[in-house]
Amino acid sequence: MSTLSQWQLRAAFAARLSEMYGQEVPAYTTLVDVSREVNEDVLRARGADATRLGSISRVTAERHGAIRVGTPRELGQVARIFGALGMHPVGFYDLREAAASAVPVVSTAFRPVDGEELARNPFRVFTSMLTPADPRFFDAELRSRLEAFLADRELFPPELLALADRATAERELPQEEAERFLHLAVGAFELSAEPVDKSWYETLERISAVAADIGGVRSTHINHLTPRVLDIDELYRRMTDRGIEMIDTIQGPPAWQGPDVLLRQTSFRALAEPRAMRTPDGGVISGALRVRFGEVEARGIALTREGRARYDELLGRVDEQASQNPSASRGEIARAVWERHLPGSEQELAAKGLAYFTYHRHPDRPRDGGRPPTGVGELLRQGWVRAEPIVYEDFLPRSAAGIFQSNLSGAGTRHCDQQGTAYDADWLSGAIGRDVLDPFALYARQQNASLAHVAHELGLTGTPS
Ligand code: OOG
Ligand code: NI
Repeated sequence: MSTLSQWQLRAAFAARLSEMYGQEVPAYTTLVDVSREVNEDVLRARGADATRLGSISRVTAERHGAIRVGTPRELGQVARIFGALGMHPVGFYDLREAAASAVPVVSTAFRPVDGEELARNPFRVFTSMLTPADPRFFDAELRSRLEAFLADRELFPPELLALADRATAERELPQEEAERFLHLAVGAFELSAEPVDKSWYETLERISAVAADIGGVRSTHINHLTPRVLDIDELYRRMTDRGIEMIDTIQGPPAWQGPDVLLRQTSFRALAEPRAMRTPDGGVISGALRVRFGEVEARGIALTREGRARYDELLGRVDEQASQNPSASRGEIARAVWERHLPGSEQELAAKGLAYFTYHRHPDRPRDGGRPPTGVGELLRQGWVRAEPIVYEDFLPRSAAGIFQSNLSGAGTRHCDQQGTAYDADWLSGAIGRDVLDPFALYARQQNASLAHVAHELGLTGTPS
């Protein structure tokens, strides 16, 4: 009897989710179509160079989803479902700090972690959890109502969780169980037809639209599904030409001549969706909620801790200069800052230890008796090795906060005089019962494995650094 392995389950889940979301939010289908056109055009114009950060089949199929849950228990269940798909929690994002509007959540991303699995299907899901215990957003009374409401709902049927645990234990599922698992898993993220309690939803909405979207309803849903493009500036222009109103910026690094690093994202607000509402007198009326949006992204090279610190510092410089020159274009300012302070080539990023690469022995470099140098920079410069960029697989808290925020209608409320409740990656690991992995450690592991291999091939005694 045939079975589906974890990566096959992951690919099938991503494809079905995409199909479901396309039916729910038609603008998503437009976005996918335009992304595909852009990718084909870039490939035609730039040839092999366009696929330096991923094969065209990977990039075309690539998506990230975003979901939001209410409690550590629900997040633990999400971890079981995604664990079945070979996806692990990576990174900790505190959006309460990163956003100016009220975004009372902390987040992680579930994704495959090793190179082979990523190459098979890199599907990832940005997953946020509400923080009802944070007094900046919720007073004691609202907190207890909210916690009681969340404790009482069931997002994922027990059968789905049991199948997930089986897939994790056996690393596969037989065809029939796989079908059932996929059906239940996709169903858990569909928009529910159950009427929304109007006054409860509005109570939360006054605090934060995100809190209402999470804690105002008895189910969860996919918030957005994001395709990847090879030229996000071009995508932005084409969507705008089609009359779709995009947010006013592309978040993350600016467009510039140098290598693409990290992640650039932009989005548009989806239309209001009809939702049944229950009024205080018990009647059901048809209302509308506008919480979902369309997002698109371009991925670049993963930066090391040093590279990331440089990135954060440059963002600070851009902010400063932009506030001093309110009439200047932020994009222009950022481009100038980048050109001044960031190396303009992959080779320099590698030699300065600012970005992650895998290293490979240069096939045409004969072993001509000369002794290879021991440093990565010299090995590259003298042509002993070549460097292949490692793609950034994660997210950026500030961009994430910006995306959340630019798609909200109201800023909500926050009491800044209160001390926020502290959460971190360790807390999250404990709450969901599995390690939240450090993204830097994952990239470094991949880079180091390639360096150890190269050292062996070149007969070096130590690993180059
Ligand atoms: C998540 C927003 C963050 C991204 O791509 O940075 C995000 C959400 O809206 O739930 O998806
Ligand atoms: Ni997103």
